[in-house]
Parts: sequence; C-alpha cells; structure tokens
Amino acid sequence: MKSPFRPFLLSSVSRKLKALVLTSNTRTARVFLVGIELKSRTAANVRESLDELEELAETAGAQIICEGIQKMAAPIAATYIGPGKAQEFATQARANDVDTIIFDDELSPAQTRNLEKIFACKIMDRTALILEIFGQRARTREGKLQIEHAQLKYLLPRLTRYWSHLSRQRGSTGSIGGEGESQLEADRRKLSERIEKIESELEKVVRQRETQRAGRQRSEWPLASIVGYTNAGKSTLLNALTGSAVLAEDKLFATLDPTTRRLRLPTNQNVLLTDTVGFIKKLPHGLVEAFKATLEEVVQADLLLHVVDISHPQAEEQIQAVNSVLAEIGASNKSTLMVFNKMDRLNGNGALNRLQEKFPHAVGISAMTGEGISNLLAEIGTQLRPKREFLEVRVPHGESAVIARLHAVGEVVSRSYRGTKAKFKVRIPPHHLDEFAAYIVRAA
Ligand SMILES: Nc1nc2c(ncn2[C@@H]2O[C@H](COP(=O)(O)OP(=O)(O)OP(=O)(O)O)[C@@H](O)[C@H]2O)c(=O)[nH]1
Ligand SMILES: [Mg+2]
Repeated sequence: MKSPFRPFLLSSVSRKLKALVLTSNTRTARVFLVGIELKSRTAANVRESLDELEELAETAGAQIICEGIQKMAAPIAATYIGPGKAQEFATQARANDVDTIIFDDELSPAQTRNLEKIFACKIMDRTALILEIFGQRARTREGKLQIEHAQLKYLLPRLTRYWSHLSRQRGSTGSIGGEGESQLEADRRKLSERIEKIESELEKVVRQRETQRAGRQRSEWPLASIVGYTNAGKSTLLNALTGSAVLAEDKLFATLDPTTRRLRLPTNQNVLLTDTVGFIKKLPHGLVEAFKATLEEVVQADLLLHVVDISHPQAEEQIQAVNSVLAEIGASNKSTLMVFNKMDRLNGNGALNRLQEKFPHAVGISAMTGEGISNLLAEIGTQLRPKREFLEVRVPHGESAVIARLHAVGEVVSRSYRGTKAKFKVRIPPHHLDEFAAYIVRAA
C-alpha cells in the first residue's frame, strides 16, 4: 500500500471551513469498490470500468479489500444499488475492516447520505476519487485553484452530511457555538463566497494566459497539442520529441499542468508542442469545466496529436472517451493526427489491424524506444505545411518596417535585394496575408 489518502487540498479556505471539509476526509486506506451491471452495459464493460476504478484508487494511495457488482435494470433513486444488496455489502465491509466504499458512478447527494447511514463509513464516488487524485497532484497555483473550485462545487450540495459530523464535534468541545440550520447556512455561504473568489482569480489567470498566447501568436509558430487518455504516453512523447524532461510515470494523471516546448521539425519549421492533462472515461463534468483554461491550449491548437496506448485492451473505448471530452471543450473539428503509441508492447496484431482500418492515417510509434518518431515528425510537417502559404513578395527598399514584419511573422526561404524592390520567397500564415496584400506578386 502507498500512502493513505490525504485530505482535500484546500490551501486558503478559512480554518473553520477547512475543519468542515476535513471531517469528510477521514482516513481512506481500506476500500470496497462497487459497480452495477445495467442492461446498457455488458459484464465486460463493468469489469473494465472497475479495473480502472481500482487503478484510480491505488493511484490515490488506497488498498482494495473487496469488490461487489450488482446486476440491475436501473439504479435505485434512494440508494443507487438495491437496499438489500447494500446491507449485504455493508456486512461484508464491516467484517473486513473497510473504511471507505467507492462507487463507480456519480452518486447524488441524497444517495450518498442514505448509503452512509447503511454502511456507517465514508462513501465516495468515481468523481470524488478523481477529484482526490487531482487534488493530490496539483502543483501550480492555477492547477490548485482549478481543483479547489471543482471540489467545492462538488461539496456544496453535499454539505449536510459533513455538517452532522461537525455538529457532534463542536458539541463535544463546545468551543464553537451555534448549532443547527443557521450554522449550516453560514457554512454554505462561506463555501459559495470562496467559490466566487476562486472564479475571479481564475479569470485573472485566463487573462494572463491570453496575453501569453497573443505573444506567442506574434512569434507565429503553429501550435500542436498532445491529447489522449491518461497514461497513454503523452509526456513521454513530448520528451522524446523535444528532448525535455517532463515527468512521465506509470500512474493515472501524472500530468495536470500544461507544458509547452519548442519542436524544430526536420524541415526547419518551428512548432510549439503542448503536453496536457490526460482524459478518462466518466471524467467529472465539473472538472472539465474547471480545466477549461488549461485545455484552452487544445482549443487553440492548429493540430492535435491524439496519442493512443495501442497495447491497451480498451484502446478503442479510450479513443472514444477522448473524443467525447474533445467535443465537450469544442475541439472536435480540429485536424488530428492519430498516434498509436507503445508499439513495442504489442503482442499479436489483432487490435492494431482493426484500429488501423478505422484510422488509416495513424502513425505507429514507440515513444519509449524511438521507433517511428521520424515518420511522426515528417507527418507533423506535412499536416502543418498547408497552414502557411508559400509566396513571392516584393517590397520597396525604403519600407523597412514591412520587411522586418515579414521576417517576424513569416518563414523567409530566400531573399534578394537587387533591383528597385527587395524580393522574398516566404511562407506566411493565412491570417497575416492581409498585411502583405499590396506586396504579394504570386505563389512561389
Ligand atoms: N512500453 C512502453 N511504455 C511507454 C511508452 N510510452 C510511454 N510509456 C510508459 O507509459 C507510462 C505512462 O507514460 P506517460 O508519458 O506518463 O503518460 P501520459 O499520457 O503523460 O499520462 P498522464 O500524464 O498520467 O495522463 C510510463 O510508465 C511510460 O514509461 C512506449 O512507447 N512503450
Ligand atoms: Mg503526462
């Protein structure tokens, strides 16, 4: 077992509020995972989803003690699983000294409360678990703010059950007065105020990013973003392509904050390459919302590199999960290069052949061994080239500002200063063409 769960990271919340949140985060070390098999899901799907939940729980530092699956037509409004099943699991949990039950789907606040009564221990759902991991891993100020925002939004409608713990605590110490509904309302108000404060701070961060991005656009290098399922090898690929040393490890959500590095293609074209947070099935909507600013890099990109762990038995489902998050952030129509990673780990070509039929232009690589990387670089170059028009431009010698501008935003391939006008062969990004309209002679 790794370290037990740490409590939510609520750096700057007032002490009182912090106490409120901490009571909900008693030690989580021995967990019981629960999934349901609906008509719409096959047994295999439920199994794979639970395997992933197991990995998430382990990433968060917990030890898996028991697992239970219930077959049912639809979840029960009050208790999610059937009340009889819940009693049965509760007995099993007590016998095995389990301290936390984790459900594979998002529970409503009422379901959580009711289940807490039956199990008499901490109840979490997949969303809370993912938030927990993100909370453990956030490093930058922006990342921490985004997570805190998502956590507080998740907590707000669930505040009542934490209240009951706290109420008992207060009663025993007698240090904090005010029992009952009014205190709960005060706590809710505090939470809402904090959420608003974070939102305004996040807005500032977004503005800063926009300024940075505007600066970058002036430098006129196309932007490529690496996207993909968590643990697909995105950071390893960024490192392999740009010789950097971004943390890459065999854990879910190793990367939270985006990193951008310059990539120089064999054609001499510069590209800005961004590695960002990985996606997962059932990614909490609040989290996608909170990470909008970070994912803005993806929305702005000229090209997406969609990295797939081709050796994963669920590769195809993972592609779909990534595509649906891309749709959620409004990035589904971007030109996308499919990158099949971990080719070195393939045994048998069944899955590969099937996926290659679906994605005939995919490039197979191993970010680990370097296999296929040169193909990938060539393909990135091909994909980005149409973004720039290759033109012949003639500028009178006196107009030095225009000449300087041409060098700043374009890629000057050849120049000649003889004659009455300076002659350039240059690649210019389409959105800068207007500036040079008066000087363009023809396509080079
Ligand atoms: N065998 C093999 N392993 C790889 C390859 N690429 C990455 N890995 C391993 O896969 C694991 C995950 O790699 P990361 O680069 O951290 O993956 P990521 O997509 O950035 O993951 P998150 O940031 O957690 O979303 C690490 O243990 C890597 O060493 C590859 O081509 N072959
Ligand atoms: Mg990563």
